[in-house]
Amino acid sequence: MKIAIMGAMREEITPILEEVGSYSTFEHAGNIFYECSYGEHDLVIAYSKIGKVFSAITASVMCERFGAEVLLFSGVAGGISKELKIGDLIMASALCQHDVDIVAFGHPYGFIPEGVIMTETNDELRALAAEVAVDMGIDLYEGIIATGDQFVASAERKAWIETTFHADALEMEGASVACVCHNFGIPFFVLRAISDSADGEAGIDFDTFLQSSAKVSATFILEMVKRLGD
Ligand code: 4EH
Repeated sequence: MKIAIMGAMREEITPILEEVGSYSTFEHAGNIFYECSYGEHDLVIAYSKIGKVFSAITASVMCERFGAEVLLFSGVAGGISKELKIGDLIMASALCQHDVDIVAFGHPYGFIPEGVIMTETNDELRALAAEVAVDMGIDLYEGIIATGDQFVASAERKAWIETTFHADALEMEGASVACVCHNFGIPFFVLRAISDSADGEAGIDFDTFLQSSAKVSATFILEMVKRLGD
């Protein structure tokens, strides 16, 4: 099976590249795509750079040019739910764009005509993740992830996103990747380990925990890959 694995920042895919060991590289559309085989699967791995636009480019190329049959996103996120502490894992049930605002035309926040507010992730991939979590003895949260082109570091913005979208975590790429995969008809999954709580301390916490949380997410994603059927 051809499996795409993406992150946004280089740090989010470094633990994955370290684990797979050897790979070839292919430069295209402003990205480096790392290709290798892993067990019985063929992997294409890349980091997109930060935000919705760059992540949409990378996901589109993985679907269209690399023929990805499934796409897994691995990375870090700001926690919204009080249950989520730094280092905890959340898989997205659905993703939305918290910065979409055409409310002036009577649309709800996050809605674009002919689109949807919430894009759901693949049921089978979520079920697989739940199994992996049980076997690894890891608490895996499931919830809504809100995406926007903002590093959220304020209690007010975080509270607004929580009440408007019932979001449990936030980041800057998941919903755009979800939109791409949904439109290409590719099953996708988004996993994030918490690096900060999107509050006044977010910048400091993020710098402190980016590497360790990225590793938590990457390790889990690779365990999923090992168990994906052909
Ligand atoms: O890819 C961006 C990174 C932050 S911006 C989104 N990622 C990390 C997830 C994330 C996040 N997103 C929004 C973790 N915490 C978040 C938060 N708000 N509080 C960045 C980081 N470092 C250098 C440059 N840009």
